[in-house]
Amino acid sequence: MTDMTIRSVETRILDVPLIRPHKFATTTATEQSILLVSVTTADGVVGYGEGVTPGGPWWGGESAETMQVLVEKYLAPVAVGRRVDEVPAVLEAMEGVVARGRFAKAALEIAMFDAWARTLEVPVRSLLGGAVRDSIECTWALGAMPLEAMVEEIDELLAADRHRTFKLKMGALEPAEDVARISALAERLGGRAGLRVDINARWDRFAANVHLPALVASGIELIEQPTPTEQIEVLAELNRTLPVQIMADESVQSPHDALEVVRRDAAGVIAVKTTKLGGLTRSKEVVAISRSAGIACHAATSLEGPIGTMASLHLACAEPGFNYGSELFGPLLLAETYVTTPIRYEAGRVHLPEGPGLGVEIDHDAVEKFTRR
Ligand code: MUC
Ligand code: MG
Repeated sequence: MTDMTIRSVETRILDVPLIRPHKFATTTATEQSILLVSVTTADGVVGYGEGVTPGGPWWGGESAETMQVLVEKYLAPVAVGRRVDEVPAVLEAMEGVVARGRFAKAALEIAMFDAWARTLEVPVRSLLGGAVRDSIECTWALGAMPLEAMVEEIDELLAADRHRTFKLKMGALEPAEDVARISALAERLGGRAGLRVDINARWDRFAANVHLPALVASGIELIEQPTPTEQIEVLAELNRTLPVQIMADESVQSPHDALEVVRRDAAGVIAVKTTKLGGLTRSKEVVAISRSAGIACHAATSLEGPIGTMASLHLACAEPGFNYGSELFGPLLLAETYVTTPIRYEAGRVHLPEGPGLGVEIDHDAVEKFTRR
């Protein structure tokens, strides 16, 4: 008989350099800080999860440092002694001791899934219902960069056929200047690539109504979270009036948020991030709600490393509701890795790995090298 009881939970912060600075609306990341969480069972099986936010606490209030405190001091004590296959019970227990803190909860929940799947010697997707696809379209994101740098990077990636669609980060400049930058890019590319933008909730309703029509006219196919997180009615107004897909990201951080988007018809697509939603279980609930309302799901990222990205990929390949592709490119933004398993990005898609659990194996020397002291 296997003993799946959680014996210990350990954490360490990894600081991993990026291949180039990634400029968001309010901050620029040159490295990604990742809380690596490991769960060890009584049988000695180890599962891993990552606690990751895109470039620090600006996005959702959590950071690698806050997650470490939440996991070590509050979440691990309610998980130790339970079994790794008791996911709903541990989620309930975690909700009892920490409100929100979803990025931190995701790291621990995913480590449980990895350990559970490894104990059974199956891939994580089998625990999520099994694969409905073995790869998914994968967009690449460009930080808020100047025009020429964007053209150069996109041309290179198109030539290599690594990505066919691109997400452009906005919100770092004044809206008119930002729209001019993106429109000029769209013109230079002349339809050679699909273009999407992410404004990260930086524009108010007035700016959105004034400036989004020009962005739409330039040929942008999807606009992600232009307006503030809580203002669902503004998102709904834009969704009704603009002839383009509106994607809700910051506005959906729980299944209940997804229900609100459905009730108010506030988006055509929901960005499903296993991080901001608190793990695989809650993400599945969001997909179920979206799917039942005819809203598409996009497998989105918080710039996870190889472990977090694989967790999202297993889910994206196990849920038919992910019908608006993915942006699961996180490992490609890291200058170095800390797993020994290659991840296959090819012909605009990212492919499911083979192997048990999340399908990636830890490189212990690299983990040591990136560990914050
Ligand atoms: C976000 O808001 O979507 C995902 C890709 C990227 O460049 O930023 C993240 C966060
Ligand atoms: Mg976003």
